[in-house]
Amino acid sequence: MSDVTKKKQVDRNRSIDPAVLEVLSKELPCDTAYDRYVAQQPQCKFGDTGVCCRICIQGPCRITNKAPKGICGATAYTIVARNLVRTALGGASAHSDHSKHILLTLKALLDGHAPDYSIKSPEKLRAIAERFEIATEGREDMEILADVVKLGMDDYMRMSGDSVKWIEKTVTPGRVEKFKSHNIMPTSVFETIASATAQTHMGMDADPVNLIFKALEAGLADYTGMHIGTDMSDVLFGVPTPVFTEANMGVINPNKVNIAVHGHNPLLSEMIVQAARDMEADAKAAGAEGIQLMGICCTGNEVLMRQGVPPVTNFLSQELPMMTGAIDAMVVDVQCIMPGVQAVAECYNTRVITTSENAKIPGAHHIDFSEEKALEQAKHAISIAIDGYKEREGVECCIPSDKNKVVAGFSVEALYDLFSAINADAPIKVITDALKSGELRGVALFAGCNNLKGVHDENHMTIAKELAKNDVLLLATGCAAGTYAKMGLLTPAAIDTYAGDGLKAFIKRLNEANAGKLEGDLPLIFHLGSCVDNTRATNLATAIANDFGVDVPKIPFVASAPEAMSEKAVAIGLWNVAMGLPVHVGVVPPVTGSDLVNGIALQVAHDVYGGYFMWETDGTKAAAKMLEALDYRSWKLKVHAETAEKFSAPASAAW
Ligand code: NFS
Ligand code: SF4
Repeated sequence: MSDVTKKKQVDRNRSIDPAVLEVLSKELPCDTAYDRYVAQQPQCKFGDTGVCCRICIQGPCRITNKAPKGICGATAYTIVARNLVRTALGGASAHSDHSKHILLTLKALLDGHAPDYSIKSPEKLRAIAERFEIATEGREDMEILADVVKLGMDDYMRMSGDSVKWIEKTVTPGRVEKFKSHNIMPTSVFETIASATAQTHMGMDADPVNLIFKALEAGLADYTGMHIGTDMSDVLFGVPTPVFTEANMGVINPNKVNIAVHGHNPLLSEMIVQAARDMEADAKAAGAEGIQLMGICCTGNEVLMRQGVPPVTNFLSQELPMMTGAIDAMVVDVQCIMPGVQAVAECYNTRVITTSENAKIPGAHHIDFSEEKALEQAKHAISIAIDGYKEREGVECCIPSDKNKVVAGFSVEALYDLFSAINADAPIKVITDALKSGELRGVALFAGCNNLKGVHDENHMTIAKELAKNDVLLLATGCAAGTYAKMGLLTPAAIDTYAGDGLKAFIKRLNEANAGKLEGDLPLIFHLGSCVDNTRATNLATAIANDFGVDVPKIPFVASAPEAMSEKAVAIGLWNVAMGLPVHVGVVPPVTGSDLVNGIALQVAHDVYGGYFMWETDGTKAAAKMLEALDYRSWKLKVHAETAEKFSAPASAAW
């Protein structure tokens, strides 16, 4: 074995998922992200610390001690801050584009051009309408929908004079005031994206504070897109309720037509689920036992939450299920789809089918998805998979047997339904009472991706186990939730293994109050859905703050992206800081090239917004920092509550 091969094999062990390790342990005919990470080392330190500017084509300008300014005179703080704004805009654009597509589909539904879609949750539609004071009494669903869609579109397109309603009506009054008084409240999604892109053009804003405020505004534009995405997906496809299934590569069934859906937008993946049910007989006619659907990344989370489709893997290992030899088709829509999937597909006879006009891969099949012909196109995708299955006959598959049980499907509505069994009048008090009594030490949201700068899934697992042991109520979305699904943390059994006594008692009480209602017991970690569903976590944080009578910066609630990777994760981190939460990030982002910008992220943000970032790559240390942040807030909340009671005054709004 050559030295290079040996080195590759050692470095490939960058995962703690046994199924991933099993696939990587084999001699593989093509490379994976794990190999390409090695090939990219060492990575450029200018890019890594954010001091490379390519904003005009006189550049790239790179900041060093010898050359502390770019050709135009921009210093490190301007360059780092400008790059941060542009990264946040990438995220905001991605989420907004996703939700714009959903809004346009609803518009098509209203106009009679989306025959395969319908309003699955009129209750959610009415709840949204009421949030915005849109009349519902005596009106048809379609009339209400027209008003809600119009409002959503206004939040995308307004040019001046007002601000985003989806923010105004979903956060605390304190946050609305803060965003307005500090000039970070978006006028609309597109306005923020345009003005922030202009603000970071060559020769525009050089003030790092002004730029970072703009990055927070971009974060809030991202929040808007995400919230509209979650709300509208619930209307179109139903509000998630608890589902019971399995996860990891052991769900692949060699005797079935195996189809992975990958990407983000449920518009297509929901149709694939429906088409797969309709085409079970076609698969059998081809000699298969049926169709096995499975999900990757957030479109996988969407169909897990609403349809119980098992997640096969998460972001980093997206190429690996194909390497079992048993995946007949991978249907992808938008975002987080590594171009590398096509080369792997070609080695293993998988058909990659792209479906979005703005996310094509050379060599892949392409179906030009339109809402007008959605189900027909989904069926076409499945017939391509069935053809793949026929060709696969007789080919040996090598499938890791690892899989774990999964309980998912926890929308805020589903959680309130569970809480109502304990406190029907004020469901949120089930959490706030547990926080007051000290049974729960806080609430933590795990979000975000995987990143090979660390070991795949390791930080997600380490931090979650540590916080569970310390009685923190755990919520998860995106590929963080993907890790927990694969690794068995979305199970009742994980409670016995990992939860501290307080958390155990809390979940036990919920189980007892809801006995017989669900197919099984509740899990250790509550899966809230895809990344756009991080807004569900914010809805909970807002409800907790409102119940305590304080603003979000005072509640013991933290967020963490233990393995952040994408621009979307940066945008989400920014709006969580603006919301007033301590936000841990397990990968140091490219801001350390400016002490000033780094200092704003870590400290000044706290003084202004109450939220702040913590960079910590070590999982155990990160958990300790998150616990410290929770404890500090609990202690202060208690002091403020006691003082307020003593003087019969409202709780202080300051932090
Ligand atoms: Ni979120 Fe979901 Fe995963 Fe990261 Fe990508 S799939 S939208 S960006 S990698 S969590
Ligand atoms: Fe260099 Fe300024 Fe152009 Fe950036 S904008 S590449 S720092 S000259």
